[in-house]
Amino acid sequence: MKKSILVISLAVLLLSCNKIDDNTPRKLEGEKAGGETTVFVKTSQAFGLPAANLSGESLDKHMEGDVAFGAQFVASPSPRNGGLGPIFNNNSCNGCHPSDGRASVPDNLNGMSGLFLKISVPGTDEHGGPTPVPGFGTQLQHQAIYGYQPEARMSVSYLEKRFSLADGTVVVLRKPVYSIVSPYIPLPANVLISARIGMPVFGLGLLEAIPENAILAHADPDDLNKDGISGKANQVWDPVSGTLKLGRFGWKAGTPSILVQSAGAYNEDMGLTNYLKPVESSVGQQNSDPNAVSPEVRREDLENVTFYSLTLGVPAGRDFDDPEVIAGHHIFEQINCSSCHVATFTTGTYAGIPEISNQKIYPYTDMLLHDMGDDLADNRQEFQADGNEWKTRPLWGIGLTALTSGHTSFLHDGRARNLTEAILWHGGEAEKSRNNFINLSTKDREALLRFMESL
Ligand code: HEC
Ligand code: HEC
Ligand SMILES: [Ca+2]
Ligand SMILES: [Ca+2]
Ligand SMILES: [Ca+2]
Repeated sequence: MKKSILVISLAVLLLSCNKIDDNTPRKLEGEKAGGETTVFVKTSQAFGLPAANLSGESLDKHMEGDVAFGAQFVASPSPRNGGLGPIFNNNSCNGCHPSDGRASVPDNLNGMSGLFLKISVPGTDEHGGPTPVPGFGTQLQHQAIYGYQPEARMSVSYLEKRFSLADGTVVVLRKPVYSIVSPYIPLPANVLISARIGMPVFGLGLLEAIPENAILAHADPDDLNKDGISGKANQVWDPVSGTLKLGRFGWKAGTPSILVQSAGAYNEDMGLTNYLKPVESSVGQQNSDPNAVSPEVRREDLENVTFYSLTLGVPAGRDFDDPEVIAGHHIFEQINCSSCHVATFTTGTYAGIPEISNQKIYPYTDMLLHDMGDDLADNRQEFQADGNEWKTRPLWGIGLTALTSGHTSFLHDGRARNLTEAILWHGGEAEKSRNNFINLSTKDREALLRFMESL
């Protein structure tokens, strides 16, 4: 008799537990943010490890790419890693993506750092991209090897913007305004400037492997469903196929692939010619090197460095069973952060790299462009991305930024000094979400931040 009562009450208990489970999961989904590539490491190296499922030849190739990513180039002639410049921004990939993470805003703006200015004049080039500034191109190189002159120097001033959160907390934001000083020849008056900072480079093969139609399914350029969010795909020039392709990488999704991004980085950021970008960025300028041989980077090194970014593992989510993290995730959805920071995709087949193919991933981005308002605008067009638009950033790994990078600067120019500032800069299509964030109770706001720290 007693026994059966116990059994019944146990059964009732189990049933009621199940019921609670239905509404509030005990553990958030998506701990393995990068599918089988996920690495379970919470150290300063968390962004820099090979995908967990990489082995054999793939791992060897990744390791060679790792060496190329860290290689510091010098001026020619040199027995190794020559060809830097004559004008450049930094001398290694790692210099701008330290520990495979994001660069910090430099104290010395004109030293080597992970920040540079993209430039152009109004209009578009023959492929619909930015129009080069005569004598300067589409990127400002503020460094030069011995005997050459940099294109110019940079300067910055700040505007302040004040927010009062509902609980009385006051946050003072700083908006950097960059300008170009000491140009080697006069600059046209109508030059457009967009400051960019190096961002993390892990998980990118997975993002490249998301099928195009899965991304386009989230696009709503004319906001037909009238929710105030109008994700738009960028269509950018792909020098490999010689066609326009879906833009996926860079802060405005201005490049179609990691290969094209890496070839451009060697060429513009470091002054290194390669098979995809065989002409020095300085050619045609008075400061170019007439004796340079092309290519300066071997095809193999470009391919390996590309493979490296494609196959870095994604760090796992942490504390996904913590009630505060679970509550924070709920708020993230409630105030519509999730309408742009889309939690999950499943990758398609990536030719030659089965490790990143067919993975369920949790990047928290829709890979689309959004109008983020006047305060974030650079007012410089990049293919279909207009002056107000930026690509939704993936949020995976963002909670490890302090640990991996020693700072917490976010957004395209690193202006936000922490997650709260990054959210407060959201305007345009994200203004409603931002205002909802401002109006959260202290407890709910802390839970939301705690959720992001867990990613
Ligand atoms: C001078 C600094 C600098 C150097 C050197 C540099 N990068 Fe970058 N990298 C950046 C910046 C800034 C961006 C964003 C560019 C944009 O928005 O168009 C970027 C973007 C990227 C991206 C796209 C990431 C994403 O999520 O969209 C990849 C991949 C990348 N870089 C790889 C490399 C590789 C490989 C090298 C070396 C061959 C390299 N970078 C060298 C600064 C640099
Ligand atoms: C309308 C689309 C949209 C909505 C809604 C949105 N975001 Fe964003 N988010 C973006 C874009 C685009 C960026 C990149 C902006 C930039 O770099 O200037 C971004 C950047 C961020 C960053 C900085 C990431 C980095 O790598 O620097 C964080 C953190 C962030 N969002 C969190 C949130 C949170 C939390 C919410 C909800 C309160 C939210 N976002 C709502 C589009 C959106
Ligand atoms: Ca060179
Ligand atoms: Ca230039
Ligand atoms: Ca919409």
